[in-house]
Amino acid sequence: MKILYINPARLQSGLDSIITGSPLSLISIAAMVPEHDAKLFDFKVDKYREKRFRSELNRYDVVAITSMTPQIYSALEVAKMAKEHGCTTIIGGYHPTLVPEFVAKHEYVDFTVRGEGENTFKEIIDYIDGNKNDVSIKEIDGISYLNKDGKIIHNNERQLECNLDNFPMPRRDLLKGKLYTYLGTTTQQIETSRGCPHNCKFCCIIKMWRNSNQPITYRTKSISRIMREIYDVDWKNDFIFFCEDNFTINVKRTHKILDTIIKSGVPSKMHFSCQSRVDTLYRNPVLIDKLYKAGFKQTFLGIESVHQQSLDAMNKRNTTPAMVQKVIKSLRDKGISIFGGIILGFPGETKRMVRQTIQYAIDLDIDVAQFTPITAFPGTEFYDEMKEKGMITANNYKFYDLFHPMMRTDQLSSRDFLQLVAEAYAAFYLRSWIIRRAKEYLNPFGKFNWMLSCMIRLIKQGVLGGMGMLYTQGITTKVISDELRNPEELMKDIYISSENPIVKEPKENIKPKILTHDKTIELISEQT
Ligand code: B12
Ligand code: SF4
Repeated sequence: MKILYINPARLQSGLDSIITGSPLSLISIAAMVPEHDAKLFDFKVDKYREKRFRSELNRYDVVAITSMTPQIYSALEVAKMAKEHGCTTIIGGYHPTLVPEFVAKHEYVDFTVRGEGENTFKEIIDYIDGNKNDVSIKEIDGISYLNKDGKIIHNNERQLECNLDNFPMPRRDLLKGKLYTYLGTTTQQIETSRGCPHNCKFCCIIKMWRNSNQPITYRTKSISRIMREIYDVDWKNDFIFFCEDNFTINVKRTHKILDTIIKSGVPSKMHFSCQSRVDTLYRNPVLIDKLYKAGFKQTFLGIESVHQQSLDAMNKRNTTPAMVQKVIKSLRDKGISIFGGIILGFPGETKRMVRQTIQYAIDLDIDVAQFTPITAFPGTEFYDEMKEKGMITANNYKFYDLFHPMMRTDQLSSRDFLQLVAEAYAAFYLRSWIIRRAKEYLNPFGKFNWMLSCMIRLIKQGVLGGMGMLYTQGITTKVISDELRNPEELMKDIYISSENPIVKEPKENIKPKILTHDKTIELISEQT
């Protein structure tokens, strides 16, 4: 059979307008059925012309589409088109997992895949391709579909694969000729683990990777498998991005991976980046040295808020803003750039509190900041809680892009959110940011001189692309409020003093707690 794998349209807002990541989902499921012809069409990087695309669809038997929440309309549009050309359609990924009814109700979607895709996809393809194993559709776990009477059927949940090494290597050959860039650097992604034992209020990871009979579903690949994947990437790229949400969950394992990378000599030829957590790096400062030695030049950190009450309510109790300040300084001192995720307007935060977080992000002097109006993804408990309180304001999933507000709070209306997001981007990027960054990045003897080799793309995509996106959204310095223009007054209750802009510790002096599940994590990951 001929299978066309599709990553649907990119967004015009948020990260997606300046970052393009390769669809690891599609190349992972494609690896499960190597006997079938495969082609990957990525709306983010391939040129789309409807007429040509339609004639292409005529040549395929099956169309497999991935979709996050804000992409879902584009995914459905592609599925509809594919059905018009006689293809069998399969949609998987975050949105189909979180809200399967929304996808499965369309008669042009044949199979909606929930959760981990590899084994389910193989079984669907075998079923379509002559059904040699003679199974009934009811026996394929992890799918939802319409039956003959137009009723949505949800089959049993798909159990997660215990050993991720059992999955074949992702089909990187399908990415040939496609350019993926992360803030100006060419990047390929590798996943070394799945799942997360934490439970941040706003996150949907635990809904994605889970067996409902098991609370923790964190699984890892072995070090030898990770090294095979590193050698499998096209080394013409500037970076390998360890793309799971939290690369450093298990500290012992992270040390082992980093030691192996250092010994391999790879860091002299390739840079690395990852996503991590402040509390882990704070408690394990040696990891920062080792990340540096292993060639890590970028880290994504969830900074979230300067307000401990919000961090506590988000289930990030063991992180304090003072810890964030310390970790960021240590990383940047080594020349590791920081991409910070900041959440604006968690329930309980007033406009002034949000502005204090914006100013804190500016003072942290991080390289890149993504300001997200608090977002509750459908299918999460947080969404249900907000829905019950009547806080959800956007039904259209295209607004769930971490840029547009999709809810309000008791303190902030949608209009307030729009204003605060605009202010955050304007205050962060449109004042001294360019000068500060240029001074660091253009210094051939400075610690960020590794950026020089990708400077042209960085300027074109990161700076001009990013600025262009802000201007098209009407974001200029005019939107910055008087409150944010007077940082000394704004931050007087936050910092120890204006000469000493260290965040005051809360009165009860929160001590970072070792979470009970940290011990479990060490145990689970002994397999490495
Ligand atoms: C790397 C990454 C990116 C990269 C690249 C993504 C891409 N390829 O398009 C970049 C940085 C570009 C990115 C952008 C965005 N991202 Co992102 N991203 C991730 C991250 C960290 C890893 C994704 C990944 O590659 N995982 C590994 C693969 C193997 O897993 P997978 O994608 O889930 O696929 C498996 C299953 O889902 C399933 N499956 C998936 N698709 C299909 C299709 C079929 C046919 C089948 C059968 C199965 C199947 O099978 C796969 C194998 O088991 C995830 C978090 C995470 N840990 O997953 C967030 C995450 C997916 N991103 C998220 C978001 C919100 C965004 C943005 C909207 C952010 C923004 N404001 O710009 C954009 C939107 C992108 C878009 N196209 O619309 C959310 C999605 C939430 C949601 N409900 O949709 C996540 C979960 C982060 C989070 N914690 O909130 N992202
Ligand atoms: S640590 Fe990251 S992946 Fe884990 S629950 Fe929190 S936000 Fe989600």
